[in-house]
Amino acid sequence: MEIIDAKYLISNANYEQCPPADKPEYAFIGRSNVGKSSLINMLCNKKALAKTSSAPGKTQLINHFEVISGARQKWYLVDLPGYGYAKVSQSSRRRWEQMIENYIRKRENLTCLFVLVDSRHEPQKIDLAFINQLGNWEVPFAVIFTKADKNKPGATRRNVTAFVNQLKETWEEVPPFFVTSSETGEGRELVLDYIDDLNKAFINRGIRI
Ligand SMILES: Nc1nc2c(ncn2[C@@H]2O[C@H](COP(=O)(O)OP(=O)(O)OP(=O)(O)O)[C@@H](O)[C@H]2O)c(=O)[nH]1
Ligand SMILES: [Mg+2]
Repeated sequence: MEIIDAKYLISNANYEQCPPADKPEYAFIGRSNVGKSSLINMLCNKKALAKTSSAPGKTQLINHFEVISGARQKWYLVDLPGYGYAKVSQSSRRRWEQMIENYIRKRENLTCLFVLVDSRHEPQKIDLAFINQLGNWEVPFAVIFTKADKNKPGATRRNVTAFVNQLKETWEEVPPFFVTSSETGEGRELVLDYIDDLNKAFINRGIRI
């Protein structure tokens, strides 16, 4: 899928203030610093579209971007604040949980939630718990392993396999997953093609698939 343009629209703390739910929407979530904002920039081929930082906790709100791809198809990308940042107070954590739970459960055009997992680590409880929660909420999702450029190929394979094996313990079917690097562009075409397929299904069916 060819990206023609991508632009920042708006940031909100409340899903009800988000742009009209009339286009397919893809949101990115995962641990703080896992590479959500960088991945959005890599997919759109625009370096400074979403704000990135080497310090965790950069993204604080629900950030909407509008993307135009081939044949003038419009859709949304959403950059979300991360979880698991140790230096966050209990009250900010509650606020985050409320904001995120409302957004991902109530946003009716949310077509796929991409859960980002750092490919450098062995399976982490916090990621597995978050994904298992999505099952209870019946939210469609896929897993994206990030920062593959930082690994030797064997390490990526080992960590991805271990994570998928953990998922098999709770999920009958393994969810779709992708290995990416925002540095090298690895995985870009596969993720964009996946979005393209979901965009087509969204148009055919009208609303969430
Ligand atoms: N080498 C490498 N570095 C990456 C990659 N993706 C992100 N980074 C770096 O990791 C750091 C965090 O990236 P962000 O994209 O800001 O992460 P985030 O998940 O949006 O973080 P928060 O908004 O704080 O939750 C930055 O220093 C990025 O340059 C990648 O694929 N490869
Ligand atoms: Mg971010």
